[in-house]
Amino acid sequence: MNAPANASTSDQKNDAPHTIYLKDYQPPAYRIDKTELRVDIREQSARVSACLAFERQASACEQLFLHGENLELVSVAINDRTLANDQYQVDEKGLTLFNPPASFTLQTEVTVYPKQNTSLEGLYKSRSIYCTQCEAEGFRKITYFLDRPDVMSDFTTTIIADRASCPVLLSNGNKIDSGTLEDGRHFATWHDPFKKPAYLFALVAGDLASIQDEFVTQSGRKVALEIFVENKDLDKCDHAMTSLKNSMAWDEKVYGREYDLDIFMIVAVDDFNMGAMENKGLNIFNTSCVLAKPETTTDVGFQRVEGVVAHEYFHNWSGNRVTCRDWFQLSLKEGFTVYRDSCFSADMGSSTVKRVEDVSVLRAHQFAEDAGPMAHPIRPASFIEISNFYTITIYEKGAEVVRMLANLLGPDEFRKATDLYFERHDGQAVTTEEFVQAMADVSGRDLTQFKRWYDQAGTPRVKVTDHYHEASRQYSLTFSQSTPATPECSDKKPFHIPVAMGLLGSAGELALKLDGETLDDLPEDNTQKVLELTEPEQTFIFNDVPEHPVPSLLRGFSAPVKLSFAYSRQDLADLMQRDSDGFNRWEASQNLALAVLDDAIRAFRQGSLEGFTVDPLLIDSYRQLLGDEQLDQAMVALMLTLPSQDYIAEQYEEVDVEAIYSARRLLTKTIAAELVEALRARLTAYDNRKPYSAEADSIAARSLKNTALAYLMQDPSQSDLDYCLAQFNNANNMTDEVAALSALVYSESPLVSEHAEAALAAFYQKWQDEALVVNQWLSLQARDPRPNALLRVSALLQHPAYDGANPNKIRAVIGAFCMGNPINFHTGLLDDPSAGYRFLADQVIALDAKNPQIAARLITPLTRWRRYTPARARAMRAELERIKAAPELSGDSYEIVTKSL
Ligand code: B3K
Ligand code: ZN
Repeated sequence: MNAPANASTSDQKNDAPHTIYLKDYQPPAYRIDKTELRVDIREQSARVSACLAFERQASACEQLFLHGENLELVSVAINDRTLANDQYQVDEKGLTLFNPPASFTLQTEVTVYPKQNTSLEGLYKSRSIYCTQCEAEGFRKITYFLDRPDVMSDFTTTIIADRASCPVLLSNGNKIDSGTLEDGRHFATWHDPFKKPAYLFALVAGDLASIQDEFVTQSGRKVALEIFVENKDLDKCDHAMTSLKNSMAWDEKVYGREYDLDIFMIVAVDDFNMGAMENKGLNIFNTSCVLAKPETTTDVGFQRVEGVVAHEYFHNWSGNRVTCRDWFQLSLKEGFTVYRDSCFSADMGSSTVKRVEDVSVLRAHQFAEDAGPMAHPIRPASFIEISNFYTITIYEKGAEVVRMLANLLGPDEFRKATDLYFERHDGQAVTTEEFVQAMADVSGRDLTQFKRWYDQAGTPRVKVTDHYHEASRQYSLTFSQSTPATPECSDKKPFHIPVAMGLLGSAGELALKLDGETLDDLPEDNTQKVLELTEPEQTFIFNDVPEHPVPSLLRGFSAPVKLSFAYSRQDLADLMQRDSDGFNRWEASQNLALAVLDDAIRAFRQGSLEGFTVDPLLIDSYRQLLGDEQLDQAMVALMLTLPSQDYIAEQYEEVDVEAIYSARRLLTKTIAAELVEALRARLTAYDNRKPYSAEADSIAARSLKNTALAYLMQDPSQSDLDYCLAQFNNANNMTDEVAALSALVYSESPLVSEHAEAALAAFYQKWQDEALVVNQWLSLQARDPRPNALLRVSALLQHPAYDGANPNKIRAVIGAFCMGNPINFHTGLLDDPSAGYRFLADQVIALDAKNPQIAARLITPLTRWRRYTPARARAMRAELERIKAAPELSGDSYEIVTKSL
């Protein structure tokens, strides 16, 4: 129907979007005890009828505001009586009821348009499948509701659709009814016995095939498991199913958490704004996080499926059974769940490798966020658009904070504390305070200062100095901490920072005895300690230290800080070989490489890299690594990989893109040239005929072989090239195929160039019908570091494989170019240096009207303009201004742009 007679003339839409503050939180005036939905889906539109049982919880209120966006109101009634015009008002943001009774049933009918819903939030259509995405505030695009996480309701949902095009009809909970209707239509009714906030609601209707399995819980209940995909993808579901069963068993064993419904379903759709969504009993996934088979999926892809399936499953307790009171508490569920999935992945594979991977991402991206205009604490105090706060800070730094708590409490107390948290708050919507309180109650610790991690943004710097006194055999470590200002606070108070450490003597790890400790205080193996920093400056003195040791600090990356200690290069080489902490061996390799990269960056900035010599200590250390038969091959590969351009950039106040790129490139080529025989030996040692397995050992072996191959292809001999081409043509798995392809494409050797083009064409020819493989092909080209990559990127946007409405494709081309190809993004075209920035702004403006969440996310690289050399900074800033001036800019993009200008 058209706008009802009493539609408000609110001009809210033209107002600048407004800020919401945590301090303004008020409990809802009403509960909604029961929600009955009837969703009648037709090709052009869907009719949603809602029947909601309201109960007042506060004193009488004159107006009750219900969220609702992009809804066409058909009818509204209270207790079956249609409302008169003066009893309600409708505007773009929702429905206001005037003088509602204390207890009533609201009946509304609205029309929505799934096919036209390009925001991929609310009810929308992905290819032929109708699906929903409600977190955080998408339910209001389905019906009028109190769309906030502290309103928890009992949902019953009936879906009606054509049987031919939508044979499968799903929602949360258990199916309680289904049947045939006239005109080829049918219905299914689902009831979810667990009260939940609207953000966990889901429905799916479409032509889906499925694989089924079963899990028996520790108390002996049978749970049906079902993964729904398009029929063509049915052969790619096994890995997700195995991962699901492993997650269910792991959560029982490690957290004592059992699944609660009789059925757990996963549905995969192509068009999805993020990785997946934990809707109660009916997870909806991006196909990229479900589908996997060796021929089409890389090892990284397999691990991502395992990790995301686990993450969403774990939310059933950390998020669904115990949920968030408001969206400021997002890290309550996300930080905790990331911590849980990361421990799970560590247990499924190698814990050191997983730790290195997580920390690499955190330091390259979260530290950058914490140092930029969008910096926010893991519990922000305000936001404009909550979708912008699904950040690496909330997720990954949030997980680091939970990890610190887990380590401070130790495994037994942490388990008791999580048990207490789940039991105490089951069925509730709570805050991070309650989470920390459970930790404090069980351990008896005072966590007051620790809680600053929730409220203060920014990455603490920890500077460490040492002193050895030979006569007294005392060794001291002095720590000073400080945290740079961030937009929300310039005067930071000291954090509670756990520093795990050990001391290396010439013959191995030394026993640690702090001044004042007696032997009785110490455990049998006392070569590792956790020092707790709480003051701006603190000194720890160790007694009976026989020699001046090399300290191994922040083992396992025990806190998300930037720690510095003046190691000599020889110390670093030594730690690389001998540290008992695997993480710190890798860390030493990174620090040694950073030091040598810094030599090259300085040389570049002083004029030229010609004649520059790479410190032979780095080459020798790498040679040793390549010969190390004991070390996990994945660790060897990681230690042989130079720090990423982003992480190198993090080390400098002002980012010199060309210097970083050129230095890294020179080091790569030098390492390849100096270690050619040792690298070839790694290829020879690898047996290419082995059948594929996604187990950690096989992944590790492939990763080392392919790291060696990428080095060798910098300046290959004919036989290196032949090896690479043979691997490309004969690989029995996508990891090897794509590794060979990128080694060919990224090689600058004239011997390779024609093969690279041919390989790219052949790859597309072979895989053009596999969307996820095509995404790899797109992003590999978008990341091509050679000059003028933007021309290729612009051509890719016109390629038949590109789809400007599909977030995976947008990420594979625009995202990969702007975030994964810094040299080309920042240098633009040879005759037009700002072309990369302009390209991004053009894409953001075009996308903002259709999918604001994805548009706002893409802006990130421009927000960092202050870190670049003046001409670049100006050009980036100008593009932000241009985005800001775009007509009808979404609140999502508005928030990012205005905060970063
Ligand atoms: N909770 C969802 C993320 C929702 C994002 C909404 N813009 C997936 C996850 O973190 O598990
Ligand atoms: Zn999550």
